[in-house]
Amino acid sequence: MKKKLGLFLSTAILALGIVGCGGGATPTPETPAPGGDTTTEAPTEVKTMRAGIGLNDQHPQYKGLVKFKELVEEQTNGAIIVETYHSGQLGDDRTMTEALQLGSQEITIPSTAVIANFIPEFSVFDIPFLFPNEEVADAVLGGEVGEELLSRLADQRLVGLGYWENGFRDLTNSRHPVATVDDFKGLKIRTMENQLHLEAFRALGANPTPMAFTELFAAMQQGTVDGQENPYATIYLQKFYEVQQYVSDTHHIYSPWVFLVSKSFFDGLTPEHQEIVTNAAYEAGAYQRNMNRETAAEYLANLQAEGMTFTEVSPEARQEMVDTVAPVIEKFADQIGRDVVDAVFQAVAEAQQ
Ligand code: TK8
Repeated sequence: MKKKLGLFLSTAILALGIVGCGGGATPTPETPAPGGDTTTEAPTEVKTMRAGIGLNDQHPQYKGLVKFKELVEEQTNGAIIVETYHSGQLGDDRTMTEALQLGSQEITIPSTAVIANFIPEFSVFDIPFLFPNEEVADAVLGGEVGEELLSRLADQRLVGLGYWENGFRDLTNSRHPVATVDDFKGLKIRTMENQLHLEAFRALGANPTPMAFTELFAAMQQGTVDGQENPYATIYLQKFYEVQQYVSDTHHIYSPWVFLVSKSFFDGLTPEHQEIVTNAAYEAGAYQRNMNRETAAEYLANLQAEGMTFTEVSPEARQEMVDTVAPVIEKFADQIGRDVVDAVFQAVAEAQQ
């Protein structure tokens, strides 16, 4: 626990080194013996981990995955090969998580919002306006509560190796600027497949539709939905500015991802390889989180440069949003589990002291 926490909080240390690193271009599955110690025997058995994500190869999530690949292949001297697949090539967050349960895929990094369909307690991290900033999110996700929830994944034949950062979600749409609760009225908004998100947007007056990320761009292009919500990095790198006109800094949910491994695959590894895979997931997670934070501001500027109209939400208007969704949070607290909700609220409060 202490070691993982150390790794989780090593964001600051890593920050110093990040400027020089960059992920590679679209990788193809490689066969080792990879760099590092060439004198070492080639492994007698090579295991392959198929790692799929929904975002494209320009996104910090993919750069983090490439970092994970490099660490694992290096430290296992090629005994474990990581094949990386981006842009939903292997499916969406839900179908890839199911593939891990079946053992037909080894790694994916889905949103907690989708994992909540497998373990409802994970919806606690999708409570709107829960985290006031990244630092508090780090403390809670990297703390007792965050790790305890990860341990519950075993019941679903999954292993959770830490949280990666999607980030604060902001609303975009193609109809009009959104500055207040009133502006949500009637907007057809795509949400992730999560009941709490759906009901929160319904409470704001929007007309929400749950949809897999892999279907989102086409749905916006065809006008099936008017808008969606994601962090600036995703809005820019997935080129949503081609099909969306307006962006508002609603910052309504801090969205974590979970680094998931198929339990049947993980249990089949030697303790030494389990340790290497675990440490690599936490180290690459810190690397990804830093990259996310170092580049966030740049993405909003890029969106405006691409012609999107930016609307700043005033503190009063955001408070109106908080008050509007509060009854929904109250309703879901029982579904999520009062003990979990209370523990997380307490951890959030402590992290701000
Ligand atoms: C990508 C998703 C995405 C999420 C969403 O697979 O679905 O909007 O924010 O990042 O996990």
